[in-house]
Amino acid sequence: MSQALSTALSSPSNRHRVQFHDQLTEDGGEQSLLEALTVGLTDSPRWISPKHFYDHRGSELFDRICQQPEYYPTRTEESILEQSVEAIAERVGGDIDLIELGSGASHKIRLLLDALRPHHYVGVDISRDFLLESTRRLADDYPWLAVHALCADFTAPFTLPGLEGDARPVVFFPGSSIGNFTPREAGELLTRVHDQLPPGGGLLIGVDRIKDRDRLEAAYNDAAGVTREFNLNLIHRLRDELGAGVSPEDFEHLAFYNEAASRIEMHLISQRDQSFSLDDQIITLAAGEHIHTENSWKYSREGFEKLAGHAGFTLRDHWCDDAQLFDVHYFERPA
Ligand code: AVI
Repeated sequence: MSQALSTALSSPSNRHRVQFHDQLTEDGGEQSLLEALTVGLTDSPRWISPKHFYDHRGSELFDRICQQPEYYPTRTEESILEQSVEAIAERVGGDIDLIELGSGASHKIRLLLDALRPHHYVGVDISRDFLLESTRRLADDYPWLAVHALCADFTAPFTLPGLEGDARPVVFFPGSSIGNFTPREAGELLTRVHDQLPPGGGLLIGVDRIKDRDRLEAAYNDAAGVTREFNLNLIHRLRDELGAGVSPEDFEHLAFYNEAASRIEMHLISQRDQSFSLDDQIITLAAGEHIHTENSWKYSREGFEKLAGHAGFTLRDHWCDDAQLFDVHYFERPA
């Protein structure tokens, strides 16, 4: 594995070993947070990449978002996976390794493991501690499975760990995380995944569909305020990790559907005139000024299949819920 630090980790409760591969060094991670936030906050209009939501606290908050009644994507995708698991296993076939992009709490993979019976599981996530905790739990619960944790930013090129044997790799990319990339970046990411797979390698991917504004906006404005707290986590990170003189009370959460662009937009709005320093720069925000923090693109079934087709994939199968809120597609790199 090039440049990757590979360490075997085990705990007394974890008879099975998690192979940990770090492609995001401590220094590199922190430096890039400072650089990335400085670049976005000095730009016009101001922005922060959504990948910076996911420190340990942000990952926990995201996990709680997934449990909110308004946030239909998680439970809808889970119900599709549960109901169609046998059909998925039949279509995907045996003798595989599973690689999950953005594995987070590794909940959804549990719906597939018994049916798919992969030789190896590789969880790929940017949040190191969260990744380790969830893959350790997975290794404890599935003693027959060889578990790897790859701490990497999959928005940039990364190297998959070498796995023993010659099982066919299948990438699992659930949760419509592909929607957090611009359609152009999504196409580039799909092309990178395609190019890294051998012929016959698979991609099982969950994608949120275009739907009515009310349902979409409710999902990003849950009544319990968890999405608001998740958005404000960026201000916590600015203050706690980068020493910026900011306070979460001075920002408000905004999420709305931009129908022309088929995307949910999230912003943080400055509640007063304020300035703070970051990396020797003074950032000055006027009351009412926005920081754009996330886009979540929604796709028609055909629109997404076209995007994956341009990346070189061939559609093998598709599953969705009765209300057609969410799609799970299975593509393969043609032989
Ligand atoms: C991870 N991603 C697909 C979520 C989404 O729906 O775009 C992130 C999220 N942001 C707010 N709520 C959930």
